[in-house]
Amino acid sequence: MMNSQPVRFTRRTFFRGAAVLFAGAFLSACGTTPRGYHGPRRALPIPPLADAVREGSGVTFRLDAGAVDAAILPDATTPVWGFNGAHLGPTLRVRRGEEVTLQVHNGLSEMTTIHWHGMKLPAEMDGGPHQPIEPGETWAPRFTVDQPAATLWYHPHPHGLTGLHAYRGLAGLFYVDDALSDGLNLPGEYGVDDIPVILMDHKFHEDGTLDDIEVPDLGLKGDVATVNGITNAGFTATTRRVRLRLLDASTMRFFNLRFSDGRTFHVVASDSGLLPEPVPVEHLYLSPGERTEIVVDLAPEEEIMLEAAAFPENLEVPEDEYALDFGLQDRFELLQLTGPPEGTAVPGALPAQLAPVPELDVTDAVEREFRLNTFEINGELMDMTRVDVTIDHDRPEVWTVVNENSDWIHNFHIHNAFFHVLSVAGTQAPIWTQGPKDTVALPPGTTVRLAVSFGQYPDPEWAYMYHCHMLFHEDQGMMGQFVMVEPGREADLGEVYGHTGH
Ligand SMILES: [Cu+2]
Repeated sequence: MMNSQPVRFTRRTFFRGAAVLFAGAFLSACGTTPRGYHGPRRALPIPPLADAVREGSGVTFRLDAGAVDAAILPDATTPVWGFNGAHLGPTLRVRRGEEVTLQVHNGLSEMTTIHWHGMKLPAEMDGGPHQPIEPGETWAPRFTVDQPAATLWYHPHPHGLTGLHAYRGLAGLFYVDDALSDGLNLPGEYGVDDIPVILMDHKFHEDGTLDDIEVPDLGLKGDVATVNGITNAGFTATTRRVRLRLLDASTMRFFNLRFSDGRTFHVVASDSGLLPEPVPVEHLYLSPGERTEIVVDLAPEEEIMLEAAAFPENLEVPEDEYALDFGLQDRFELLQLTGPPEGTAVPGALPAQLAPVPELDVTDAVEREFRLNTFEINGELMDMTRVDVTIDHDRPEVWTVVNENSDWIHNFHIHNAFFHVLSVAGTQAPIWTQGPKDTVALPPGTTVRLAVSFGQYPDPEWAYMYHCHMLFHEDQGMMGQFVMVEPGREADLGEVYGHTGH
């Protein structure tokens, strides 16, 4: 993205972010109330665990997408979308080896799709742009879970509309458990000491309705942050140690997460599963689509704030009058944590070892390059009829992804895969690269080399996606398609494309 391109809404607003953190001082000075941060703190909503019907090794869930009213703000009702009568979706929880059936009913008035982000599965079941669910229809994908324990999620993926549909609230968590994760001494009681934390941002009209007008180049980047669908959330712990499963479900926003007292916490898992060992950090960057599991210890009755801080060096995005405001200087109070009562048992040491690193042999691996530039990948916009990459073998590949823009951030997500970040060049920013991942952040000028392991479900007729997970970028065309085939076969989307009507 060069500065000669027309960009609007570029002026960075110091007061907006600062007002959140220093509300008292700025409210009188500015006369503006940061929306949703006044009034009493509300208890963090915990998404319900989805009802599961289990029979043998099979498990079935039902998701009903529909329009609902939500109390995102303390003083208004916001019409949004969600599942099973609630804003956002229930948490799906499955075990490795289970045969999952999802009955996804579209009770909305328009077509959407639901994608299982991070799951290795046949492309036909992936819920990408090629699996539309028309209003009134039910789509029932089936697949067997064959990957390690991880915090995955689900969200819409209709081509050109993903940002809008996700923004309206069609998103939920999708946990995978396995024998190894069962046996680890980590907090693991859902909603008690193992807490889902879905981070989003929104824009509101004065009456509390969502502002869903996409702004040039920034889409639906919001100015109000929410956790599990509300502003100003608090969680009172009953234990001294809590595990937070953090998901950046925003359409465009990067978060620099830290605690208000700068304390050290431990990262125990990345997008696609557990780390080899807990990693102590004092802050953590998340970009849209990324997940991280962290463990934090609380003193009795103390109060600390999980907050989004400004990015040092603006994440290497220039801060001049031409630059887009990606919100990298915004600050938000996200989630207040209150320690348990005095006398609550002190937790022991964290496990020294978590999960072994999956070995990926990339000797003589096929190498591919993906150059991200504005809304294009390798000079092209997404075309649902075009196969960009055909993979005709069952080995890992090395993908090099380059952010060619000097003043735009991007990230990169690959369906049906996990990857190890082999190297990072072109940035000093401490983007999170450890552990198995499916989405990686790319500050301006950054090059990452990824060792990518794909799920093995060769099928010439159905495509998987790779894309920037900043959803406005994706919706503008920053996406490509890959097809996995048996050796010697060729991809052939033709008929499928006709069948779907898209
Ligand atoms: Cu992008």
